[in-house]
Amino acid sequence: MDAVLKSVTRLALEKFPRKSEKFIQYGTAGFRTRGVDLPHVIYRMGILAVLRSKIKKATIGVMITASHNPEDDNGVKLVDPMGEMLEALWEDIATRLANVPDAQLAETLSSLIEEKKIDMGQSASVSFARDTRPSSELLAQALQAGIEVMQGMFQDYGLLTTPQLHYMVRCKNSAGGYGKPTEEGYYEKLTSAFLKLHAQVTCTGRYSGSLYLDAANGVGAMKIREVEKYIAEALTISLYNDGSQGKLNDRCGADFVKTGQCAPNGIPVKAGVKCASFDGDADRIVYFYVDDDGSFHLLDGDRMATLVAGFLQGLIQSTGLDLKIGLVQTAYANGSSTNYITQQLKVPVACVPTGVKHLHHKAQDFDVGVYFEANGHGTVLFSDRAMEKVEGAVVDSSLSSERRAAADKLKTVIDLINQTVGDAISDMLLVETVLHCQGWGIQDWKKCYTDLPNRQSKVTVKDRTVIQTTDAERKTTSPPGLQEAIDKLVAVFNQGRSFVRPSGTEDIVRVYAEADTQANADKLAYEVSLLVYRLAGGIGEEPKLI
Ligand code: G16
Repeated sequence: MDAVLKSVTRLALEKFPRKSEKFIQYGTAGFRTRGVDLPHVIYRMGILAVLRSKIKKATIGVMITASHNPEDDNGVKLVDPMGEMLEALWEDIATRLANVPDAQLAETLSSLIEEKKIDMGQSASVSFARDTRPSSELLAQALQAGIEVMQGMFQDYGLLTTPQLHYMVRCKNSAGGYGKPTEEGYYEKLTSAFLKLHAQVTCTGRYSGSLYLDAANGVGAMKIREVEKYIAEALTISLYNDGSQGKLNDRCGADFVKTGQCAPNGIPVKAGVKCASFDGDADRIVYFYVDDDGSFHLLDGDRMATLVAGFLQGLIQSTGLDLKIGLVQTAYANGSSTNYITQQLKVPVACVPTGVKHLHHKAQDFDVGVYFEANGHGTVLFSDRAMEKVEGAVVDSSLSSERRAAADKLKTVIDLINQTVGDAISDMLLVETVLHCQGWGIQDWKKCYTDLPNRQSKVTVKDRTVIQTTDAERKTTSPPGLQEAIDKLVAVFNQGRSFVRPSGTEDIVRVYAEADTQANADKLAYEVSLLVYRLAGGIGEEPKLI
């Protein structure tokens, strides 16, 4: 073991030295910063993934991506055995390991091995992949070096979407029970479920089997071309921002469309045409269209949550099974969506802090837990109890043929869903399936409820950690006086609501505001942004009214 740790230090000093003293934190979705500042962090995450694998006696995943961030950024996150996000306690360990000086690396690892009683004789296996950023390939080499120096086995999947990597990890650890751990296995599982459901409905309504897709110039573009090969007969995808010209996430992609509330560059805007945007690593999707008069309509994560929850609720009722469905949102959820879900659909809603890990965890409290962030990241989880009941109902001859058929349909829907994490490809196929089953055009989907006008903005401050929050990030506890000042402002606006929180993926503070009119939402967002700027140490230009 001493020899291994010596090699760890030697390689760290020679090839992956920690060049800056700047503290880096495992945030909302792992470490994220400029790609050039990451080699030592990623090398160390390779080492950590091996240790995690030894403890869990399972394959651990590592994804190199900065998802929605600009092209020069990059990041890394670890994936636990069932394809879920890394356990919170290990986020702290990852942060500690990423920040120790090179000279203390071996000593830190040695104490970790002792503290966690890690059996160094246990074999280890790590599966990793990367997105299409220019820095990703070199960072993957740093990761591989970290795994190899710890004598771990590895599989390099090359370019994958983030959710595909999560899927691979779960497949590897469930002995085939979740699917084949190959790209073909992924496409076959999702698309065969999609085609089966598609064939069950003869569409009579306004559904259109055509979609304009903005792939954010990211890895999703090349993967959607693979998906197309399987589903061309049911869904025609016109692909834009496929990476052949523009920059990743630059004035395109799900985050741009959601925050800007406008169509991305690089896609022809035609009235009434159903469009969607992926983000840079295809773990988020939002839908949109423009009207004849040119007005823009966004169908975001809240809309997908309501669409999917309503559909599943109806399907569960048709099976006659006693399964509790619940929905998980964050503070960003539009107030109208929460009202629609609780009052119309009568589905219970829970609110948790931003970050897939929080939503995923809470969704496990239900038999069928639907979770979506407004930004388009979400999926559905089915508990073991739910899976057993559905699978049992399919073959239960004492049930009516209608109930068995409904159970079979639900089972197929489960196969369509990537339960490990939000997945733009799987969510797209799910949304298309529901719209097709309902015979809905995108305009029909929009009619379910009317969003409260809202605005999101960003404020740059010297140190974003001065903002501390509570109540699922809906209130601040620091800096002093900020929450009281926000409350006073909000009280002036009809149907006003606003909150601020430090981003876990970018070096900024996020501001959210909603109110009765767009002008009021914009004004509230602006005034709250000014408060943040003044009370939380704003730097650069003062916020401006949009
Ligand atoms: C990541 C997380 C999401 C989160 C988003 C923004 O998304 O996976 O859960 O909503 O960052 O987080 P924050 O507001 O803390 O910056 P992605 O798509 O970038 O991986």
